[in-house]
Amino acid sequence: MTSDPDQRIRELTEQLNHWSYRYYILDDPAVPDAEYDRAFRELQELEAQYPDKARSDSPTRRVGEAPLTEFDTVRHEVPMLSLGNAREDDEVIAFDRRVREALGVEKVDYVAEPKFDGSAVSLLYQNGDLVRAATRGDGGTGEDITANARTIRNIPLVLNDDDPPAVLEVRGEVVMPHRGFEGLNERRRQRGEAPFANPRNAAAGSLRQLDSRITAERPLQFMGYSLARLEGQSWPETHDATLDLLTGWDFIISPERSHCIGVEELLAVYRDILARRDQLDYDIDGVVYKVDRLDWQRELGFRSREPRWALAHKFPAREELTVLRDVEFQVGRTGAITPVARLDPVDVAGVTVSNATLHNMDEIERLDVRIGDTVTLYRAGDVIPKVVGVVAERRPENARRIQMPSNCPACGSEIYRPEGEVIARCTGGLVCPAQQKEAIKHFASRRAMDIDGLGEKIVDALVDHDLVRNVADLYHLKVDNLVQLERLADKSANNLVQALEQSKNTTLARFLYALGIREVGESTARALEAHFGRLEAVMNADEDSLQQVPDVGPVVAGQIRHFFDQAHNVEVVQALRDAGITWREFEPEATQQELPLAGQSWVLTGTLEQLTRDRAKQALEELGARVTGSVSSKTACVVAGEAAGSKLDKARDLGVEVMDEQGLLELFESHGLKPE
Ligand code: D41
Repeated sequence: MTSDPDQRIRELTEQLNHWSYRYYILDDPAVPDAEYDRAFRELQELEAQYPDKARSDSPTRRVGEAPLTEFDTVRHEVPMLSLGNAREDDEVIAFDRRVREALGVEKVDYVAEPKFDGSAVSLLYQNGDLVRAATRGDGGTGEDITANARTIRNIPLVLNDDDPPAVLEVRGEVVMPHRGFEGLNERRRQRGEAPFANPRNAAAGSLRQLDSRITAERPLQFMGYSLARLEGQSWPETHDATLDLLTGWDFIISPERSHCIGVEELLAVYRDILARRDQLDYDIDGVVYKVDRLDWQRELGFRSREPRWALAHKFPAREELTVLRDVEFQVGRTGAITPVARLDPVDVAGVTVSNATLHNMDEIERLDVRIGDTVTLYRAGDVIPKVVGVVAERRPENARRIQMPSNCPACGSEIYRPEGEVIARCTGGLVCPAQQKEAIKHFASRRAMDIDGLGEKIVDALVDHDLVRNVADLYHLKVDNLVQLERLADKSANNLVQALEQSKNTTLARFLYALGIREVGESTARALEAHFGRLEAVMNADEDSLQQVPDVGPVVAGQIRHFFDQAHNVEVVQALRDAGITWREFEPEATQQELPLAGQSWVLTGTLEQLTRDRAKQALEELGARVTGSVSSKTACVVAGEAAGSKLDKARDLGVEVMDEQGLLELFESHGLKPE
């Protein structure tokens, strides 16, 4: 390391850009995210101290800038043409015939590449520096989105070239890969924001943000596909060579491109890519065929803004219209109630769809969808199809509004949706057949009742053979019942019965945790134990008295109250006590010793290397922290392991403290904890 800021800035910029290249271009991360973040912060601080030393390819320039009031317009020096398109093989054969006749040749070499379904963008580099990015617009003029393009991690800010061309203009498509798209929509739904209907809209919408800091948070990628201008060095001779040239400058181009001789090979590539379409992580809406030789491209020229040397062969659409006939509500393994649309069957890109998710009631209200409506369906890859829109003009007079049932369709327990939460859940956790396996597994788990030998497979077998319906039934199992299960030998059956017997001696906190009440984790269970001392006191407490417990707010209190309001649940609790489950009861202590992290909410994200997430969580809870799954402005600290993702981003956005694994270990050590 050096103390010369200029040199250190250069080192850090190069190091970070290399790591970023490994991550975004090679898809082969070189260091844990926390390491990247440390270097990034150091660079940020140095640049703040010495602004004139900041480099033009600094990764700090990718986080976005202050918002614009509007976009400037940009004239495309070389117009951005459109593509002629075809749906049928015949049209492709006719295209090839026209090309051959115009050129007077027998066979033509083509390049076939996927047609990305995103938003077309043109990037201008001068002497190797990215100086401008523009949308396609009408092909003649577009909008200046330079600030936004800079935030897209795989767009080179500076070309990887010691002797870069004086002018380079690269064109391509900005796309949002499926995984990022699903994650973005999930976050938007959780925040009560409207999700994007499809990745294309999400990419286009993200690119047209006046505030590039928003674009910076969107998982966008640029896929290069053509060269519009090149000055200061000679042009390649073919499209294939053009793509290689782009790769050399670190642009990402499609890995799916192929060189084809003659039209038969084009059609074979089309069929191959179509067959693999659902496995790709990004949406493609067809295959583009291009004459490979650039001199032949020039000779063929274009007609009404469409090149005669290229053709888009379209795939079946991913969006189709159909009619919503009914909505059913399903209960998931954890009690979440999901509205499922029953539809008139319709073929969406090769798959017949008759069910789709409507996600939750918020989504239904936002779409204002009613039974009888004509709706737009979107089906991507292997993801469950979704209803993404309604054709208002086609609403029949007898269209019916959709209502959330008040009781669980599987067990009849009350459905509860805490205020401000998106997801409604069944409150019959202990009795609901949809949740029984999960409930039993949780009940038996090590930190709950700790029933040794009652693993996932045995739980599945017990439920499938109807030996156990709820957790109280466990305590009536006999060795005779157990040996009937294929998997279980005499000895294991004996051991399990013994483990069940042993588990009866427990603590109130473990018992409360084992019941699987929503929002009641181990630390809340311990707090309830300390506060109330006796089970009956917890069961009878109203929401106000529950909120007297440290860390129990209205949401947790509501969940506890709703749980014990279900007669079914109370019956199971009674049956458990009748089966002989006991613990030491005590009168609650008036004062509790303050733990160092009492009242704090912590979040673990990414992969930890030296301890399991469970151990880290347990140790944090021992220090009094509550460990939760989502980051908010109230979060005290986010522990970011390797490959931490959106939670880390969010923590940064909210200015929440971030700690790496080492920091966490040091914290534990300073409090005399040594989790393995
Ligand atoms: O992937 C695409 N969406 C794509 C679009 C592609 N692979 N190649 C393209 N090639 C062209 C020409 C032949 C005109 C250079 C295109 C487009 N154009 C295009 N994108 C939007 C309008 C036209």
